[in-house]
Amino acid sequence: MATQNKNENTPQIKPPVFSANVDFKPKKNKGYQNRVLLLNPPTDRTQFVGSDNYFPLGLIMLATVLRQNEDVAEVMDINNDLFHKDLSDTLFVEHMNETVLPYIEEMKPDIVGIGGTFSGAFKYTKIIAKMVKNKFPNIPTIVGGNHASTFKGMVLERFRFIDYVMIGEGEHTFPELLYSIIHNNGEGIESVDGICYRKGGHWNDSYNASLQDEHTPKEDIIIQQKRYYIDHLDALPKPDFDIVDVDKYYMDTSQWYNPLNIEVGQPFPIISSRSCPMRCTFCNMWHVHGPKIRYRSADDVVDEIEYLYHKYNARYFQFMDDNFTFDKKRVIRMMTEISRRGLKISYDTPNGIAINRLDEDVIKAMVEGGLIRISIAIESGSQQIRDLMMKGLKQNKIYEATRELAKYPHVFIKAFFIVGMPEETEETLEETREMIKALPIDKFSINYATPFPGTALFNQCKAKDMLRYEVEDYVEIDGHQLRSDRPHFKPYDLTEQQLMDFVEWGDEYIKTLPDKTGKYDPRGAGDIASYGSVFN
Ligand code: B12
Ligand code: SF4
Repeated sequence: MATQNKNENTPQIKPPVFSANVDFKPKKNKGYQNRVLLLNPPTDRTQFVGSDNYFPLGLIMLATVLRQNEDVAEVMDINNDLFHKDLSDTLFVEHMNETVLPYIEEMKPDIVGIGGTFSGAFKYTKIIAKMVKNKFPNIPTIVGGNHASTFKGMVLERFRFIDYVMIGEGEHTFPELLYSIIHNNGEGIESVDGICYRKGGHWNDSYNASLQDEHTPKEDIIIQQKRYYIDHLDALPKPDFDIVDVDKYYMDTSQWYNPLNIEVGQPFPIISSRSCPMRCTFCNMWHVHGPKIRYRSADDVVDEIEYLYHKYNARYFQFMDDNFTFDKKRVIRMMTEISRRGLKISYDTPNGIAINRLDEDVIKAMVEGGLIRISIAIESGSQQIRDLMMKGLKQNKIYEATRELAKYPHVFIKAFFIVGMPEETEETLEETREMIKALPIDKFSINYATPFPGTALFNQCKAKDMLRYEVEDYVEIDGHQLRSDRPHFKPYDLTEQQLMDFVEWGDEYIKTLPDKTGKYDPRGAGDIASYGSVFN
C-alpha cells in the first residue's frame, strides 16, 4: 500500500455527475474529498485452487478512479500480506488487530470497503466488516464483488455490521454513493444505481454492537437494482498498480514455461473486455459485469500493455477476460498492434477461451502477438451435457480448434472440463474420457460442477433438493460450501464416488501426457494452479 497525503476536507460541495452511461471524467476540485480504505480479504488456500498472489484488480480500479477524483484512497491487500503465511482464523484476527485496525485508526477513512471477487473470500469479508464496525461504529462499511452482487439485500439482512452492498462494477457508482452518504446525509441516494442499504442509511443509524447478530427485516432493506453498465470502457483510467506495492506480488517465475525466451518476471493481468453474452448454466459472472459484453478498443488495451512494459519492465501478461475472443476482429487488431509497436511480450489466457471463435486467423494472430499458453473451455466430451450447460459448442469445432492450435507446437494447450452436472451418466463421463485421450492437448483440469449461487445450476440443484446446504448457508458462506476438492452434489444417475474416481483417473492420465515444458508438474510449472473449469 502506497500512502497518499492526508488533506483536510473543504466545505464547498458539488455532487459528482457521471451517472449512468456518460463518459468517465475525473472530478477535480469538487469541493470535498473522500477518504476511502479498501481491503482485500484473503481466501482459504486449503480449500480453493487458483489462489495465487493476485493483484486485487477490482479494488485497484476503484482506488484509481477515486484518486483521479482527488480523493484519498488506499488499498490494503490482506490476501497479499498473509500470502506466505499459514492462513488460520487466529493469524487473520491477529493481523486485523495488529495491522489493519491500527491503520484505520491512523487513516481515519470515511468508509471502509471490502472486496471479495470470489465467494470463497466472503468468510473473511464478514470477519473484517464485523471487527471494523465493532471498533469504529461510526465508520460505514460497504462490500462489493461477485458474492455480494449475487446475494444483494440478503447480505444486509444477515449482517448488521455491513451497511452497504454495491452491486456490480463500481467505478461510476461508488463516487456517487460516497457523495450522498458521506457528504450529503443520504440525499440523492435513491438515484444511485446498483446499491443496497437499510432504510435511513448508516447516517441515521447509530450502530449498536449488541444487536450485531440480529437480522434486519427484509422490508427495511432497499435494493436498487443495477441498470447501467459502463459502455465506454476506454474512458476509464488504466489501473494504477502503484496503489499497491508491486514488489510484494513478486513470484518466482524463472521456471515458467518460456518458449519465446522472453523473461517472464512479474506477470500483469489485463482485462480487455467485460462480461460475456453467453449464459452457461454454471457461470455467475454476469451478476457483476452485466448481461452484455463490452469492449475496450484494441489501441486502448495495447496502450496499457505498452505502459506496463516500460514502467515495470512487464513482459508477461495474462488476459483475464470472460470471453476474450468473442469479437475476433478486435483480437486480431490488438495482436497486430502489439507487433506493430515492437512489444516483445508473451502471454497466456488463464481464464479459458470460448472455442467457438477460435478460427485459423484468430489463432495465427494470437500466436504472432505472443501467445504461449492457452486455456480452452471445453467442459464436457458429451454433446448432450454441453447442450444442457447451454455451452453452444459443437463437437467438430472442438477438434477443429485444437488441431489448429496444435499447428503451433510451442503453444501449451490446456483444456478445462467439468464433471458431475446433474444429468451426468457413466456414458457421458466415458465420452469425456475419450475426448481427453483424443485431443492434442498438453494438460487438462477436471473440476466438479459447482453450484455457484445465482446460476441456473444452483436453481436446478435447489429445486431438486440436491444442495448440501440451505440457501442461507451459501449467503453466509464460510468457504467450505464451495470448496473445490470434492463433488458438491450427487448427479441423478451417478454416485459421488464415481465422480471422484473419474477425477482420480484424470490425475493419473495427465502424468502420461508428453511434457513440452521440460519441467512437468501436475499443477503446471508456472500455471495458475488448476485455475478453472468451473467457468469458461
Ligand atoms: C481474474 C479472475 C481470477 C484471478 C484473479 C487474478 C486477478 N488478477 O485478479 C484468479 C486466477 C486468482 C482467480 C481464481 C479463481 N476464480 Co476467478 N475470476 C477472475 C475474473 C475472470 C475477473 C476478476 C476481475 O479482476 N475482474 C475485473 C475487476 C475490475 O472487476 P471486479 O473484481 O468484479 O471488481 C469490480 C466490482 O465487482 C466492484 N467491486 C469489487 N469489489 C468491491 C468492493 C467494494 C467496496 C465496492 C464498492 C465495489 C467492489 O467494483 C469493481 C470495479 O468495477 C472473474 C470473472 C469476472 N468477470 O469477474 C472470475 C471469477 C471471479 N472467478 C471465479 C472463480 C470460481 C474462481 C476460482 C474459485 C476458480 C478455481 N476453480 O480455482 C478461483 C478462486 C481463487 C480464490 N482465491 O478463491 C468466479 C467466482 C464465482 C464465485 N461466486 O465465487 C468468477 C466470477 C468467474 C465466473 N465466470 O464464474 N480468478
Ligand atoms: S462460462 Fe464463459 S462462456 Fe459461459 S457464460 Fe461464463 S464467461 Fe461466458
